[in-house]
Amino acid sequence: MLEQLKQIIRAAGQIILSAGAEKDVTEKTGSRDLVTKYDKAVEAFLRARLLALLPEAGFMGEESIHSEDWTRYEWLFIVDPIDGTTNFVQGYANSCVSVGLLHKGLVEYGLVYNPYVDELYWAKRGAGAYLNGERLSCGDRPLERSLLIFGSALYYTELQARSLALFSAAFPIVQDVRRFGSAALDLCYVAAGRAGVFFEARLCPWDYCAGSLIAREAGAVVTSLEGGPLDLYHKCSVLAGCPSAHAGMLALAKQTT
Ligand code: 2AM
Ligand code: CA
Repeated sequence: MLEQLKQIIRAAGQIILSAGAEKDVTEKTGSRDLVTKYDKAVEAFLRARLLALLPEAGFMGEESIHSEDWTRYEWLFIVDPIDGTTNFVQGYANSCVSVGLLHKGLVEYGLVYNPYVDELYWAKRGAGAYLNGERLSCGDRPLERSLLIFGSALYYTELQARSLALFSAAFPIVQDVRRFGSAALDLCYVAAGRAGVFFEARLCPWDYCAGSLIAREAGAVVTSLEGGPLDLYHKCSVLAGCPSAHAGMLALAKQTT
């Protein structure tokens, strides 16, 4: 299963790399919420290939999302064909394909592929997290020695004050801040120890399903901003970090609510 999933996600990444200048961009809810013909093409490719592999599974994909009782599936693919669509549209080469596979409500497999640098992050529950062939460990360090990756969640105007309050509280403490635009890759950067902590005030399950397993299997703590478990079926806030940095941010999150 794992080898086939890796092969499929790598092939999906090639579709992203094949993109020409004409991406056929349309606005979903506004200028901050975009979709291109490549998002749709990658999702169609993944749907066909993944369901051929596991026909009984459900398929929750960003570009074909509809309301359904997703909890009824024993196996469920949760897929973002292009995470970092705004980056993709702007030619800012930091996007990925994200594939998570749930079994009875738990993430069993998580794969995130950045085709621009040929980095495939993957994890199987209980078996560790890897970047290509190398085992990942997020390590541990306090906020003072951590890069903070900030996810701005700017699609939700009602959350802007909340995001900025937490950002402002952390800003004088952390080593520095980064904003990359792909939550799935942000979680993988925490897994790889490139950043100590990441938060975003609201994301969709396809943004964090695969990355949350990869981060956890690398030793990171992954919760909502309230410190509870992530909701894999609905939108949720995400706080992921090496243990000390996660604890530090969680304390700041409590102080700033
Ligand atoms: P996307 O590129 O697949 O849309 C950046 O802040 C992160 O937020 C990206 O992972 C981006 O995923 C995600 N994102 C974009 N629009 C969103 C929305 N309406 N709701 C939740 N997350 C969103
Ligand atoms: Ca997307």
